[in-house]
Amino acid sequence: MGRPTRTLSTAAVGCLVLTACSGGSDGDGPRSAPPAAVTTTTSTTTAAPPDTETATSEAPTSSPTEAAPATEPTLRVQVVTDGLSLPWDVQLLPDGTALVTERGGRLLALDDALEDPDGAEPREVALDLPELLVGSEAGLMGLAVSPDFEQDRTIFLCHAAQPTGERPDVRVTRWTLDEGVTEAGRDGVVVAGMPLSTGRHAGCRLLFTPEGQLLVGTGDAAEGSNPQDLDSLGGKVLELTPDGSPAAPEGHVEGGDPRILTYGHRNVQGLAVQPGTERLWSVEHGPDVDDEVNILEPGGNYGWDPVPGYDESVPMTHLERFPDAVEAVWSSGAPTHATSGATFLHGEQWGTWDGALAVAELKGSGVTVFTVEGEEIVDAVRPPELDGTYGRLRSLTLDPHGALWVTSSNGEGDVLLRVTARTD
Ligand SMILES: [Ca+2]
Repeated sequence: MGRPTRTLSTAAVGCLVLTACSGGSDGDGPRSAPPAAVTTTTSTTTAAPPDTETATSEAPTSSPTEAAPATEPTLRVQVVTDGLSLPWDVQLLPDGTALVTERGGRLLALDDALEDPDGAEPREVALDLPELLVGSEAGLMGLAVSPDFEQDRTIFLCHAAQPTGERPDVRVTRWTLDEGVTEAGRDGVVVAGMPLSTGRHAGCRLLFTPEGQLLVGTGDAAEGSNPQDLDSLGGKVLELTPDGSPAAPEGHVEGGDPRILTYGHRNVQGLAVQPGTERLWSVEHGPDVDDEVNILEPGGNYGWDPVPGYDESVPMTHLERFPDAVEAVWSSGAPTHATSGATFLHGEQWGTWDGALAVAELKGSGVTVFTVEGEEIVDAVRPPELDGTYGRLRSLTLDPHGALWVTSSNGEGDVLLRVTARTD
């Protein structure tokens, strides 16, 4: 398969909305400029200004009684809260509480956010994590809720750590929430030893598969040998049981750590399961060129090998060096957008975007919605409601009602957004 989506207009249009299109950084550091005002978009969606109105009356999962041609949705963006600092991940508990991690180390809860987002106020959940290490892109990052949360009240956090007497690393730890979600009790380490250097390229995205396995998207720690080193957990997607054992005890990569699902990645920031399938999609940052959207094939090499040293001029998928490397489903070309969190949109309220892959962008300060047919991306649009409006965007999570939750990543005054869609 070639890379037909390289020609998608989004790759070119993306630059129009960037303030930092040219060169160099991953866009994951401090914001260097405010987001640009946007007047150009590929989307034909009717732009609606952001609002803070109550938006609980939608019935997004209702079924129409007669089939009508799907149309692009109109989005309604609700600022649930605007007092956050570098929120990283957002997930919903079964009782409708929203949990948010901040990179600086706070775990926040917003009670009843699912049903009453307008009234939701963040409050801090006590988290005894003295070994947390915060710096550069690292800190408290990915968050996952146990599929059995109603029984085990367990959550998983990915964070950088400086344990006493040990090397700093990135690790996933397991916690038990009390009944009132006021305190998280330490319940062990799921996986430790993911490499950490300066804090650059620290990962770290968590996702449970429908089969109940925990995926961990890791970064290469900006150390060139990690992605192809099958004993290193850096530049990988790991597949674990909830207790940290290899999900496939025999492993997926011959001679490698059995926890490795895929390797040859640079900094996996997005993981998503395609609805109705078992396909796992990942999103990662490129260097000066080629952010990538990939489909994960167990044992696959995704072709990043920036050696000697940390040579970022090599291709994101180095087919000369690795002819069998798995090619990206989509790559940005130049410039990069600093693609981050991703989720599939699901539900009839999303119209033509039902089943599309939504990808947040840090440097791009927006969201790209990729229309997916099977294993191919056939179209891409940038919803104007989210384009440059809230600065850098980090994470996307779809809630049980089909609303999209979004975190920004600007440093202060960061927002948690709830985005609903309608086609009427
Ligand atoms: Ca690649």
